[in-house]
Amino acid sequence: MNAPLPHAVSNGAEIDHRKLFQPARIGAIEVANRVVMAPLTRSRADEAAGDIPGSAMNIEYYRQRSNAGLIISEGTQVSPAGKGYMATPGIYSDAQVEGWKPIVKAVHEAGSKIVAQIWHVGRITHPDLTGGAHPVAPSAIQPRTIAYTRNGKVDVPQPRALSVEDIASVVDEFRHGAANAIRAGFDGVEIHGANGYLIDQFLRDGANKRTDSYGGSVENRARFALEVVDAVIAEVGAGRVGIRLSPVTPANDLSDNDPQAVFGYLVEELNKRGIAFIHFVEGATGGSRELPGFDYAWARRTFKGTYIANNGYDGAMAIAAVESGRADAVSFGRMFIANPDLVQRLKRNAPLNTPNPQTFYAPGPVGYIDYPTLESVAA
Ligand code: 8OZ
Repeated sequence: MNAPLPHAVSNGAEIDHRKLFQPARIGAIEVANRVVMAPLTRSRADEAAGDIPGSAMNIEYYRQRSNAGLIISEGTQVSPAGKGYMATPGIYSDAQVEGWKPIVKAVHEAGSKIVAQIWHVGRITHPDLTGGAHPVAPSAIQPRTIAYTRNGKVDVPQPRALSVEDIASVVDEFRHGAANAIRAGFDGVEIHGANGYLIDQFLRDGANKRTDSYGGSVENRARFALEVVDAVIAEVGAGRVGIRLSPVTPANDLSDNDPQAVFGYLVEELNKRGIAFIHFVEGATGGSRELPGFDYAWARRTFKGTYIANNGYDGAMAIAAVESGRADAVSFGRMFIANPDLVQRLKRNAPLNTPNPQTFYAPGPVGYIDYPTLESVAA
């Protein structure tokens, strides 16, 4: 890649002509660059108080990473039953909305934008995490996976299949979560349709064996996802709505016989609705990018909104993907955990800190707000 090198301008700021570092519009959201911070579960909300974010260290964590053009918040459950991990923040109560406000404000003051990832885990949970609610899913099929609770590692139970009335209630929870996100000051929402959680459970036939209007055909399996999308659009406007999809990931014991068919239909329907972005996990989440089953280049051509690419990108790959037009923006997860100043490091091709998985979900500031920046090391 013969990208032009950055050069200094009179005010001392660096202009970097590579497209990854150029401003863009993502739907209605103006971003300073095309580096996106991926949603990252960090399990540091105040669980005892009601899954409330907004502690000083939560604010500092997001503020530090505001060099990203767009931050996608960690997954925020839209209801107590939608929670699948310890100390994840919610977005259904007024106290949670108040908790999010200073985080969003800090990000905005630092010149970035932030959307809330709204999330329902469906069957990937345990009553010890949901306040006793039994896990729900399209069908009563137990996934082969475990949940981490205060009582340690436990098998997730066989879920209860949602009734049609229950489905309408969950759609409404997403709507309410989106409205709350805007109330908290977020620039929009990302609907979590990926990684084997509730929306993905409806989409893929490994978890959806329904025989009513929410199961069977591609159109029926996409119905729940599109009802959520439509409810959220009605609340916040299509220009502030994105969705995360992972058509082929085996994460959380999910599979599908023909991902291209169901996700192809979904992409076309999303395109009709004019949503701001689709955020694709290309391949196996956190793993191989080489899994077959879905044509991302087709999706990129078909979808007229912003294509955000994710999964195992390094700086060179991201620069090349955006330069070539294969993606509009690229998101980074683990690299943003360990490198609060990731954009500056990518621009300079500077060495990166190594993320420590031992502290990804550990309570407290260690491994959360104490990764060094280039500036702190130079000082
Ligand atoms: C890692 C740990 C806990 C949750 C996802 C929300 O896979 C997650 C998640 C990832 O999308």
